[in-house]
Amino acid sequence: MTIAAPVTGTIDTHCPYCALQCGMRLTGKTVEPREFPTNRGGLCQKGWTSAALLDSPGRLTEPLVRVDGELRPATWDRALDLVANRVIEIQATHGRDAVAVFGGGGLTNEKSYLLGKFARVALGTSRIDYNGRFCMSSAAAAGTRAFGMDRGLPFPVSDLRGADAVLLVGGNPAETMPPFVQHLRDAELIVVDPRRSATAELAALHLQPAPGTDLALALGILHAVVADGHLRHDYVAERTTGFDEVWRIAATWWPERVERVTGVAAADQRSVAALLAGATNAYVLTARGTEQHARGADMVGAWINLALALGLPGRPGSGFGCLTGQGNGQGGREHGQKADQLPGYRRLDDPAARAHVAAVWGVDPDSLPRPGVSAYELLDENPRGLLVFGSNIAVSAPHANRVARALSDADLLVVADVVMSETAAMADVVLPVAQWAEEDGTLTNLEGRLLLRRAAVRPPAGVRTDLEVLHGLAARLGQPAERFPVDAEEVFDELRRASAGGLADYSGVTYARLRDGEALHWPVPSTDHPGTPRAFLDRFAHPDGKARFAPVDHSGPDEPPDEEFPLQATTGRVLQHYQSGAQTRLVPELVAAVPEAYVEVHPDTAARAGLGHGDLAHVVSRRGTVRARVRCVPTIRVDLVFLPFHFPGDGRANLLTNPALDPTSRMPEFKVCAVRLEAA
Ligand SMILES: Nc1nc2c(c(=O)[nH]1)N[C@H]1C(S)=C(S)[C@@H](COP(=O)(O)OP(=O)(O)OC[C@H]3O[C@@H](n4cnc5c(=O)[nH]c(N)nc54)[C@H](O)[C@@H]3O)O[C@H]1N2
Ligand SMILES: Nc1nc2c(c(=O)[nH]1)N[C@H]1C(S)=C(S)[C@@H](COP(=O)(O)OP(=O)(O)OC[C@H]3O[C@@H](n4cnc5c(=O)[nH]c(N)nc54)[C@H](O)[C@@H]3O)O[C@H]1N2
Ligand code: SF4
Ligand SMILES: [Mo]
Repeated sequence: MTIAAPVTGTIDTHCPYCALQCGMRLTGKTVEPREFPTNRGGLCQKGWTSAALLDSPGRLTEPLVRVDGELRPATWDRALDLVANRVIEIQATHGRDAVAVFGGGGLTNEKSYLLGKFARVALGTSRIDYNGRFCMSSAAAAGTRAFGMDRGLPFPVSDLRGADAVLLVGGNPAETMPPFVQHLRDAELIVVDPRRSATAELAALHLQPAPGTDLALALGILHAVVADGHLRHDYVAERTTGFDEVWRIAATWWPERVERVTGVAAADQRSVAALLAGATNAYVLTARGTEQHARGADMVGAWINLALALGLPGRPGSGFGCLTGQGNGQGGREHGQKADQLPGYRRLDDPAARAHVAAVWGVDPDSLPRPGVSAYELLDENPRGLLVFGSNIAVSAPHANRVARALSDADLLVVADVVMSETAAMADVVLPVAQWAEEDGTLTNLEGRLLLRRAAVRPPAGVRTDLEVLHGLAARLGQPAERFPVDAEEVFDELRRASAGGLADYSGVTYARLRDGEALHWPVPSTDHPGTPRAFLDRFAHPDGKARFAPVDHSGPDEPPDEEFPLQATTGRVLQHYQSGAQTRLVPELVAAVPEAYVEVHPDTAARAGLGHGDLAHVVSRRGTVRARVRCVPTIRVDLVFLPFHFPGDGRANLLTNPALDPTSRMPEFKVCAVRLEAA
């Protein structure tokens, strides 16, 4: 094992995990929090312990190639030659699209940009998508439909401090972004969550709907807004279109009817309407709880409708936003690792966009593939070859048994990772890469603000950066070397040109401006432009400048409970673990706090299954069985169980989940499926 050696004494950087991108200071391996507007000197336990992974014994430090069924050390040349030769063979026999690429929202802007270019130009495949499909896709689809542009928070996080009321739907930031909670301290907080989460504990009002019924709840509150005389007529007339069609639907959802569907008291719906309408400054925020559904884009659309009726979006001091999750969840969804996208949030099916980007890349626009398919569909197609950068799909993709079969059926599975994730353990070739503190790169945080993370320590010998890996593979696939630069700033300068004139225009952002600490929120269309911390103040991004109400109606979960599977399961996060857990399950302090898979159950529901607190249970759905330790929680609904998705093997919550996909966003229904509970 090689210990990472410091390059400089102390460096100001940002946390490797979530989209809050808390400011921290790294001295060798010591992390300290630092004053930055999103965290104001705070860090969560994951941030405090993040440097542990720099020299963890679990770190990958040499390429591995599968020989006789076993992963064995190999030189970089051997590993990259092997990948390139197998890719060429597969594509010659089965066509270009037989090789697929799967990216991640934790990758820097430079990496996600170059990965998209690599797929379209070096592989010529349409098959590229990424884990952001499982994360922000419903929010993005709804934001684009309503506002013409998808910037998760179109305002700085610190603006929330001036709010009198905040409605937070399906988010648990007390565990998923702990330092964020301080920005909500002065507001009346209303939380919508079927569980009494740590965040719901902080709320003035907690609404606890049945999972998957948020759309009906949003319609009920909208109904109360209108019926009780709170509709902002002027705003609706001047700044929006489509209200009448929405009201035709909402008119039929009076609060008492909504109470029967959701379980939320009609009086509480009216209180929320009055609270939000009475506030001088108010925000509506959503997160994965309301978005990860087979009708997730419509669910978010329904909450946007409510915000528009109250006149919040684009009003100074008020607004609507979705909380982005991954470190570069925002930038990672803008520059082309998505199946239908080119850099700058351009559309791959737009001839002008193809021409612009092809010119930057020096290729013929007609050579660019057409749009491909979404993340789960890409896996469900059984790709012959699959290259994974920055995701642990064996644990985090829905219907895990199906995905594991696709991974083991592939002729070539290549995983570039920092650690031996469960997906890497299944691979034919594993490529060990550098991580956050070992390389330069930019990220775009949950506020659309660009950040520069600089190399603070040297990577272990034997490790390469993702940019070097793409460069090495592209050269072996016959690409000119200069088309895939290895220097992050050089890649970024190319990204700036590729994004110029697009919705997510980064052309005015430079490493020099970021090094100087300028706060640059996109769009930044020129180097003398100050950036756009607050979007939509004058107009929304549709050609007519108006926001669009979305005529959406309630339909309920794809898989309702029945006699065989009488309970509903929902899934999510716990403070100490990050995502598939590939990284945090290697940090002793975090494992000690939460060592194994568990399921939250109401004590009465547990008792009915013959289970008590601490017992091992089987949670069974149509697709699989999870083994998990029972945690009796008296505040959860009796018809619901909750499992975090951070654990491997038979503790994978995704053995249960339903891959029903949203018609627009292609988001799977992670947040509700039918299950039963049994003693293990
Ligand atoms: N500790 C930790 N922090 C993280 C991450 C992590 O893995 N661990 N991941 C990061 C990433 S990528 C993301 S996307 C964010 C996610 O951040 P959040 O969205 O805050 O996290 P989740 O736990 O997925 O879901 C939030 C809540 O949704 C509730 N919920 C379930 N079903 C429904 C429903 O039908 N309606 C409503 N209204 N709520 C429902 C759950 O009970 C849960 O409390 O967190 C980021 N931060
Ligand atoms: N049941 C259920 N499933 C879910 C969710 C849920 O709420 N419920 N949430 C979904 C959401 S919101 C998300 S975002 C996904 C996340 O799920 P995953 O995509 O699996 O996310 P991670 O566990 O962060 O995986 C990232 C992997 O990339 C590696 N890595 C880190 N940095 C780098 C890098 O710079 N380069 C490379 N090559 N690798 C790197 C890490 O070590 C890790 O193995 O899970 C989704 N799955
Ligand atoms: S809240 Fe997110 S960015 Fe901040 S320390 Fe925790 S994981 Fe890191
Ligand atoms: Mo996410």
